[in-house]
Amino acid sequence: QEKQILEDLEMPLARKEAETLFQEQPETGNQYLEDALLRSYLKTHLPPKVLEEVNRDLERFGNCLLTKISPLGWECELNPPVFRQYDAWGRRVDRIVTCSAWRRLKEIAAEEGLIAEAYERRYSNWSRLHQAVKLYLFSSSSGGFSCPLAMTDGAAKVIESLGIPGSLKNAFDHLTSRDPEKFWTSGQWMTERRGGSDVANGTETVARKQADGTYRLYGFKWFTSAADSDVTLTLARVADAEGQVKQGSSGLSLFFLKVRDEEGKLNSIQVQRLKDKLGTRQMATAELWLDGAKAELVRFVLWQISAEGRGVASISNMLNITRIHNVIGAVASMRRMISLSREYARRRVAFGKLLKDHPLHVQTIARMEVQTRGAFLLLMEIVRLLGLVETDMASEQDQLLLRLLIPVAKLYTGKQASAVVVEAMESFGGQGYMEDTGLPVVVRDTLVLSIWEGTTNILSLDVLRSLTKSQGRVMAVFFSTVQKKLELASSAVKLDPAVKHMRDAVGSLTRFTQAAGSKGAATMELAARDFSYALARIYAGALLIDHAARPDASAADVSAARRWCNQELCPVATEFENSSYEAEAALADSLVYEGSPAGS
Ligand code: UCC
Repeated sequence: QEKQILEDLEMPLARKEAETLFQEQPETGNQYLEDALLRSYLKTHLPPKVLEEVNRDLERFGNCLLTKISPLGWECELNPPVFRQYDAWGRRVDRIVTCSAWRRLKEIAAEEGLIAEAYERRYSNWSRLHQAVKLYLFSSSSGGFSCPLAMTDGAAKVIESLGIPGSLKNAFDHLTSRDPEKFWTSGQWMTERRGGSDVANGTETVARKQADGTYRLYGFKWFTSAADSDVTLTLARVADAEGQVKQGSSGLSLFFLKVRDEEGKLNSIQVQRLKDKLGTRQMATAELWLDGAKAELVRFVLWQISAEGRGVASISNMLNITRIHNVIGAVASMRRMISLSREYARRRVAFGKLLKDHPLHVQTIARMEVQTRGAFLLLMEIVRLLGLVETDMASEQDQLLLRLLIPVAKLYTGKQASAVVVEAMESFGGQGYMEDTGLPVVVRDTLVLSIWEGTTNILSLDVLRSLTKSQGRVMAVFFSTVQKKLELASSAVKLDPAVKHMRDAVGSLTRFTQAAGSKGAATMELAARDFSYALARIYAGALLIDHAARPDASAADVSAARRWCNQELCPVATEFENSSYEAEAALADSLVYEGSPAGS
C-alpha cells in the first residue's frame, strides 16, 4: 500500500491525465448517408430507376471513401511530390516523383469512372449529375487529386465538343477510360510569365509547323498544375513562314501534346522547378520550358473550319468545365468542415455542457450551413443544365442560363468557401489551427479556389461577357426562371417572408439593369462584382425556396431558405442607387495610394 501511495505521489494527476486522449476527435461516417440535402435533392430530381442505382453506387462509394480513399488522401498530404533534376550519374532527368498513394488515387479515379461516367451517359442527362456528385464526395478526401481530374474532364470536353477529331480519338478514349492501365490525366497549360488572367496578351509560346503537319512549341509555362499528367492542352501562336506571329487573342491556337513518349522521356520539355505553394501541396505545380515540344493543332471537325486563331474560344470549353469542378471543390470543402464541426460540437464539453448546447455556437454553424446549402443547390443546377446540354435536351434558355451561371457560381462559391472554412476552423478553437488535425489543410487548399480558374474580378467580367454576347437575352432568361420558381412557391405560407424578400430583390435588380444600360461600360465594369453577387444570391435564393416548397421539405429546408433570403440579396442596386460607383472610382486612387511614394 505504501509503495502504491509513493508511486501515485511521483506521478501527479495532471501528468497521468495528459497520457490519455482528452480532446474529442470529431468522427464522421459515410459522407453520402450523412448529407441530408444531397439525398433529398437526388430523391426530388432523379427518375426512380436512376435514383435506385445511383443511390446504391453512392452509398458504396461513401464507404469506400471512409475506408480506402481518405487514408490515401492523407498520405498524399504527408508525402508531397518532389523534383529530381538529375540522376545519380549526372544525367538530366527532370523527374517529378509522386507518392504511391497519389498513383493509387489515379487508379481509383478510373475504376470509379470519375471522368468516364459523364461521357458514357448511361443515365442520359443525369449522368453528368451522377459524376458531379461522386466528385463532390471524393473532393475533400482526394488529397488534391480532384485537380488533375478537373483538367482531364475539361480536356475530354474540348475534344468531344470538337466532334472527336480522328487524331484525338485515342486520347479521348484514354481520358474517359475506366481501365487504370489505360486512364490518362490531362493538364491545362495556360499561364505564362506575362499573363495569368490576360491570356490573350500574356502568351509568348510560339508554334512552328513541321513538314509532317505537326508543330513544335517553344515557350515557358509559368504555372502548370498536376504537372505529372500524361497529356495536356495548351495555347501558342503559330509562326508564319517568316517566323512572325500575330499578337492578341486572335493569334492564339489550341494544341494537344503528350508530355512523355512511350519510354517515359519528356517531349522536349524541361522542368524548371516545382512551385512552393500555400496549399494544394499534394499536387505538383511546375514551371516548364517547352523546347520544341511536339504538338498537334486542335482542329474543329464539327464545323470544318480552321482552328487557327480560335485558341481562347476553344479552350473556354475546358475552362467552363474546370470552373464547375472549382464549384464542386468549394461546396465539398464547406460541407466537410461543417460535418466535422457539428460532430465536434456533439462531443466537446466547455463551460459544463456540450458545444451543441451553446446556442451561439450552434447559430454560427447554422449560418455556415445556410451558405453551404445555397452553394450546393447552385452546383446541382449547373450540372443539371450541363447534363441537358450534353444530351441535346437543353432549350436555348437552358444554354444561356448555363453560360451565365458557371462564372457566377465559380466566383461566388470560391469566396463563400474561403469564409466558411476559416469560420469552421475557429469552431475547433486552438485545435483547428493544429496541422495534425488535418483542418489547416482544408483551409489552405480552399483558399486557392477564388484564384485559379479565374479570379473573382475576371469571372465578374466574364459574367458581363455572357450578357454582351447574348445581347442581354441571358438576363431575360434569368428573370423568368427566378419568377417561375417564386410563383410555384407562392402557396407555401411558411416561405412568404423569403418570397417577399426575393420579389423585392428581383425588382431592384430589374431597375438596375434598366438604368445601367444608359450608363457607360465603365460603370458596368465597376458594378460587375456586386452585380455577379446579386445574381448568385438571387438565383440561389430561388433554388432554396424551390427546394423548401416541396411537400416533403424538412424544417431545415424552410429555415435555410428564409435565412438565405434575409441577407442583402441585391448589393449592386444599393450601391448604384446611391451613385456610389462613379464616386468610389473618383476617390479610389487617393484612397489606395495615400502615403505611397509619388511616381512609384
Ligand atoms: O490552369 C490553371 C490551374 C489549373 C488547376 C485547375 C483545377 C481546378 C479544379 C478545382 C478542383 C478542386 S489556372 C488557368 C486559369 N486561367 C484562367 O482562368 C484565365 C482567366 N482569364 C480569362 O478567363 C479571360 O477572361 C480570358 C482569357 C478568357 C479572356 O480572353 P480574351 O481573349 O480577352 O477574351 P475574348 O476576346 O473576350 O474571348 C475570346 C473568345 C470569344 O468568342 P468569340 O470569338 O466567338 O466571340 C468569347 O466569347 O472566347 C469566348 N469566351 C468564352 N466562351 C471567353 N470566355 C468564355 C467562356 N467562359 N465561355 C465561353
